[in-house]
Amino acid sequence: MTLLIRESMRKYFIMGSQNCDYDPTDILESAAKAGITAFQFREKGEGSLTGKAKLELGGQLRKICREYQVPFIVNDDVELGKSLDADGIHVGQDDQAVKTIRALFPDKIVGLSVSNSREVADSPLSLVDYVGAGPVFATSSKWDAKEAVGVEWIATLREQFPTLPIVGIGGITTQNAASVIEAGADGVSVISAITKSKNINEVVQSL
Ligand code: TZP
Ligand code: MG
Repeated sequence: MTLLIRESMRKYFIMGSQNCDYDPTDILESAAKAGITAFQFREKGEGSLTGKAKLELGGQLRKICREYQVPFIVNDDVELGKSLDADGIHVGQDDQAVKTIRALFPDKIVGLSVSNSREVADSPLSLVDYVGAGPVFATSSKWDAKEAVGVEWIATLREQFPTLPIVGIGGITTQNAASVIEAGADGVSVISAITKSKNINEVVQSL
């Protein structure tokens, strides 16, 4: 299981309609075709959809992930995760407790965001399948992002947890992705590197 998870963290695309300048289904389809290894539906923040519209878009994105056999993970919404039969749920430090999520989804992928050593120490890591660590670099995709941790912190985490699936997040581009992986991450998760790209295929290939 751990090995498979580590592989699916390699090119982890995160997106909600608020990140998109054109049809999110077209963006996800291009990214899936190009070889992303996981997808997270993160419909959150200014301009994001709610209720029925969120569910409808989620259903369309879920379908694309099924077609391309890309794991479909829902951010911080247990009900939506259930309705869409998601492969996993990702939560942040201020979202529902990992213990609760794990109890609800014993067999699904559970991911947790960690932004510093204190959060790591306070987190039930034995209950999660992977951690999203960052922001590694400065990001403008999350208004309340914590302080950038740099690739050094990824290296520290890897040293501390040799087999924990770790995916870097925050400000990752085709230019700096390799440094995140060299530091010990299993992969990179990106929003804007893909959603703002004019050549999604090329970006996914070179991540
Ligand atoms: N969590 C920490 S940084 C971030 C999230 C969701 C945003 C990452 O977006 P980008 O555009 O890849 O920097
Ligand atoms: Mg949160």
